Amino acid sequence: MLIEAFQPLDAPVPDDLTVPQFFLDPYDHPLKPPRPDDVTLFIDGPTGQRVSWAEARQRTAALANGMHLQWEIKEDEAVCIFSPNHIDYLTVVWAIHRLGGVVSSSNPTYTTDELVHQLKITKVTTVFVHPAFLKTVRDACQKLGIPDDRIALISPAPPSHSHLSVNDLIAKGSQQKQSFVERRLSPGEAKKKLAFFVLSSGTTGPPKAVAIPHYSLIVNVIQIASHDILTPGIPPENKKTTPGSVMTGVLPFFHIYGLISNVHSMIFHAVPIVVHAKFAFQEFLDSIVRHRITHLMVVPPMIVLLCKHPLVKKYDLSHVRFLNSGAAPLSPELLGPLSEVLPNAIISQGYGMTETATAVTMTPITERMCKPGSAGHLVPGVKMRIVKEDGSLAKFGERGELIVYSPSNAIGYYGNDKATKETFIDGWVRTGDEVEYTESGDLYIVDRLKDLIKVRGFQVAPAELEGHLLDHPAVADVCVVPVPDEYSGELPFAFVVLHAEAAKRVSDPKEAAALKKALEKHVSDVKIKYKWLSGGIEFTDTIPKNASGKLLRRLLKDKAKQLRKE
Ligand code: 4UW
Repeated sequence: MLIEAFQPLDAPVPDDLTVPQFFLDPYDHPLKPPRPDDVTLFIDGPTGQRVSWAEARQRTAALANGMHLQWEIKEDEAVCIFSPNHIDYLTVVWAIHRLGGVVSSSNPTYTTDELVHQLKITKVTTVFVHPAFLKTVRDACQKLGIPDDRIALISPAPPSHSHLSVNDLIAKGSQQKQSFVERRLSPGEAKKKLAFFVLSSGTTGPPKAVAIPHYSLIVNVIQIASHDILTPGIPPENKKTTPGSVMTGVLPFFHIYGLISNVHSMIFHAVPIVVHAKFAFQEFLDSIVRHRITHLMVVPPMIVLLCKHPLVKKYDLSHVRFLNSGAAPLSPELLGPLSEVLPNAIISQGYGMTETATAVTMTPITERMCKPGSAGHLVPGVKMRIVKEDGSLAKFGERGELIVYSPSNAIGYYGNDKATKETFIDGWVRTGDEVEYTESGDLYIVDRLKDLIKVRGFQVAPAELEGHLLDHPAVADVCVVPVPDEYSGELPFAFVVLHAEAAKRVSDPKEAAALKKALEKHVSDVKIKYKWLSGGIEFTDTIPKNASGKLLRRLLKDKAKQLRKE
């Protein structure tokens, strides 16, 4: 099947603006509502502190100036943000962009080794960190020779602290006149000029840095806006956002879903975002009520809690008008209970990838509830091919791998031509997702063909865990696969072949249990929590491989599922 754009993208898309020039500077766009300067952009969930449009613009300009005075950030220099969500997160992002730099956004609970990998592959020179995660950053920077004075804090620190904070840099920048000239891009340049590095393992191998230009984010926000507005017959009361809408901001801003669909898309519609550093269920429910949040962007585990947690009965969530789920499959059984918890909400699903930066499909806004299992329709401007195992194109209702062309597609994996060539082919992206497409225009994500595990929507690359497990002296061979889990969606499960001596020892159940513990610790010592082997470990004699030596993961995936049931 070859679909040449389900809907064309008719709205204008500037290709000579950076992200802050498009979102912060005066720029008229037919899909953008008018926005007074005092309109609120961010609300800090716990304290209620507000940041207006005008303040965000002013803080961004002062921070960029302070950063330039302090460090002289150069064109295309990469700056890492190692922080949970924060009301100044976007101030830092946009200041880096004003200086021509690239944002390398990172999960702040990464371990030192994981951060070292990210800083190295994205060639970071400077890091903004939340004080709670300073130790990891200092250790990683020390390993890489990044000087201590290139570390700044995203939130204010006690006066005795040796690192500058965003507030210090803003104070410095606002005391002096602008020390740098913000570059204007030439027509078409926004398609090449890098804005973000976001990590993804793609279809195989360890995490790589997806190179996302400014245009990708801007065009995807316009695609999402067009999708909602272009949907035929949309009644005004069903418009996704209206004045008075308030959006939750619990999805991590360092992940592509949080960064584009949750944050920038809502900023485009002038919808305030209630920022929470982390997802804690009761705080989330309190926040929805306290801030009269009307719009929720979530991942499936949050929906499991909304449907099953006893606390929910104590809350009136009838003012919620919209919920979108993405980043992992949403179980159809949850739709009924969810519509009881949120009786007045449109329930929508979106599908996307870091490499497509980001949304590829979304539920049409006219549907009050997404069709069970359907990730929705292609957003305007997206073309797709569905390719069957034998290389031929699938027909309606037939399964195959989804290959996507979106104007938002990223450029490739930074500094990794080999991996880029395998996934980015003439502007098309191989998704590694198995899908079915119906005549009504619905895309169903039916399975994952690629070597990727998704734990609570976060990526876990089997190759990364396999490489690390092979470093353990008892391990001769290994294969890591996903096993289903009701809350997390999937968990990593390892099949391990032991060296002869260790294999002899594990015939004793006590020894076997001790070695499993040791392997779990081997992973948990250096990997972030969602990568831990929480699905289980099974000792086995061989890892099944085909004639050319390729791991037969499908076989082991089924076996792991069976073992977990027993
Ligand atoms: N159903 C089944 C889904 C789904 C899914 C993603 O970490 P990444 O690279 O990226 C994401 C992005 C999610 C996203 C982006 C934009 C958007 O609007 C939205 O919903 C509104 C969600 O997760 O992982 C990409 C991989 O995650 C799986 C799929 O395997 C994909 O290749 N995935 N969304 N709705 N699976």
